[in-house]
Amino acid sequence: MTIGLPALELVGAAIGEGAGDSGCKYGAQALREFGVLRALHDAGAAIEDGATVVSDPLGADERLGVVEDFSPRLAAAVEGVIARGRFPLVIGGDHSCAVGTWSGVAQAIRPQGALGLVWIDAHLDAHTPETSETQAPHGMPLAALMGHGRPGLTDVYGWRGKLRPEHLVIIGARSYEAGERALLERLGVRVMYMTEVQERGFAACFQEARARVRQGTAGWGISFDVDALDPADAPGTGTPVAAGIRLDEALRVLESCIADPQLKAFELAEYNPLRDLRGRTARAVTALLTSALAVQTAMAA
Ligand SMILES: [Mn+2]
Repeated sequence: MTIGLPALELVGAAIGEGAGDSGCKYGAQALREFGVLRALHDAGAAIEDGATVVSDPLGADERLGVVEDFSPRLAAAVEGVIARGRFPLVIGGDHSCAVGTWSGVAQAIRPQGALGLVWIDAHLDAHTPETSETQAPHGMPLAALMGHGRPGLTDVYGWRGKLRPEHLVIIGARSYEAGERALLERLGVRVMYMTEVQERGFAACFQEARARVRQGTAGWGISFDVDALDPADAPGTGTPVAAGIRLDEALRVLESCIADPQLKAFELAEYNPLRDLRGRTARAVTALLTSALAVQTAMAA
């Protein structure tokens, strides 16, 4: 292990009911079986396997209710990892898991200050039940984290506004609906659409995003939706969208993020093993996590 870096703890977020295709529910387990823990360990990270929080489809009569039941349980697991002095690596799961993940992180760092978040995604995930045509909860987590939507999602731990609009940057969006874009514009959220990423490069965008979310916050996190990547590199996701961020660029840009002590958690969502092609996406995701969360020094070699 590399001295001075936090010990990682993997938290599985086994939920798929938030998406149209529920295969993401098996994402964390599939990546464990693929060997993500071993890969991180071999790259120099101190990592232990932790809890898996499982959604209960029988616990509610509709999908939002499933997420409302799941979110506080995942939040408690994530908060517990931080309370033990460790760094949560949350692996979903459809992206509705973000409500639990970032509610837990926000609660844990609340005595120190606010949460910053870089959200890397092909979509905006900022619907409320009023604007969503599909009512799919994985299209709603950002709105909920900023205090908009059903109280069961916005009010985890009994308070709302886990994330302030000025502390969020979205990168890579290229498929969205007018209602969610309007909410983000009204709130003043900085969105780097894929056209901007193509013009400036992912590196420049990510550096600007990181600087913004570190400003005036006690800590920041990364939520990485597999569908942000180009489907040529990562086909195994529920809602692939063409012309995304290329894997080799993402590996370079996210390299050694963990070396920033202000980084408090990392979330990977929307890996769908049932849609993977011969393990291509599992390999891509494992490489991404290894790049971001291990620091390969000359001494470690
Ligand atoms: Mn997403």
